[in-house]
Amino acid sequence: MSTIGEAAAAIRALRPRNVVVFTGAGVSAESGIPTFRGEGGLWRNFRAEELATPEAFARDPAMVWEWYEWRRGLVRAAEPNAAHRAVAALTDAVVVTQNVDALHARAGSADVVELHGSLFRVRCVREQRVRAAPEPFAALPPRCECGALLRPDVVWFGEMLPEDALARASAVMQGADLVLIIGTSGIVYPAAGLVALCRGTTIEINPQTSALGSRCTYAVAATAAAATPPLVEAILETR
Ligand code: BV8
Repeated sequence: MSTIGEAAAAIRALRPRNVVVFTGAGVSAESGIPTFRGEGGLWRNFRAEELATPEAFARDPAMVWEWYEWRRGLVRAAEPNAAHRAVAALTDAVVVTQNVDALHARAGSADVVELHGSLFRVRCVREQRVRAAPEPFAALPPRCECGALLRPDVVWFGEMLPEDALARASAVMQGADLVLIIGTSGIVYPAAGLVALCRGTTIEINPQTSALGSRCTYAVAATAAAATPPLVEAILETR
């Protein structure tokens, strides 16, 4: 385990030029958004893996949509936290996120690769047309004008990630001289496997141990909102 000071000193010595920020649900925890596998991650005693699947949606689209509309409401009422805002201050960094809450964009990050889609887009299951859906739906499950169901534009377990997002994420990871890994358990693939592509320095921020920490150059046992601002400050000082 490393301290924030040790990781910041390493950043100053490295003078990174190509920074990637890789995030998971933990970066939004201090915005009040439950993580997938932590406290409060359950909904009506269901686990996310049981609801975020094509099978659950086929079986009970109304219930799956109740879960998504609950999450959309939580995120709408939430604010980006100090970690999201610090990441946004890295105006030339690429953010590769597993999250679907769009909080990085709301904080001002301009280059965000959404590996798993977004809660605020929907897709017609028949036409595959994607559209923005920022507001609550009047009725669930929502339907397209063509009559078919609309589904959340997210990647469910067992579904492929968007090819363009995966390709871009792989390319930037390979070219990074510093990857900040913030708030992920590192157990969801293929996203978690992207970190191994980085040949530079990797710094994890997570109050708990994760499946990635032991492979990182530095593992900082701290929360995202506590550790991200000082590490971003160290990066900006080298500019
Ligand atoms: C696929 C969108 C295959 C939906 C999500 C090996 C290779 C390939 C696939 C697999 C494989 N092994 C297993 C699989 C299958 C599966 C998988 O990985 N399962 C896991 C559970 C083992 N993967 C898939 O199904 C993927 N698709 O592989 O397709 C395929 C091949 C051919 C043909 C067809 C298909 C698709 C996976 C995407 C699933 N969708 N989200 C939605 O959100 O509704 S994943 C979901 O988990 C979220 O996106 C979330 O972000 C993501 C990852 O979890 P984390 O972000 O890490 O969140 P978690 O709660 O686990 O951890 C939070 C961390 O934060 C903790 O460590 C905690 O300590 C920390 N923390 C807490 N508080 C703070 C904090 N950190 C900092 N500060 C704090 N304050």
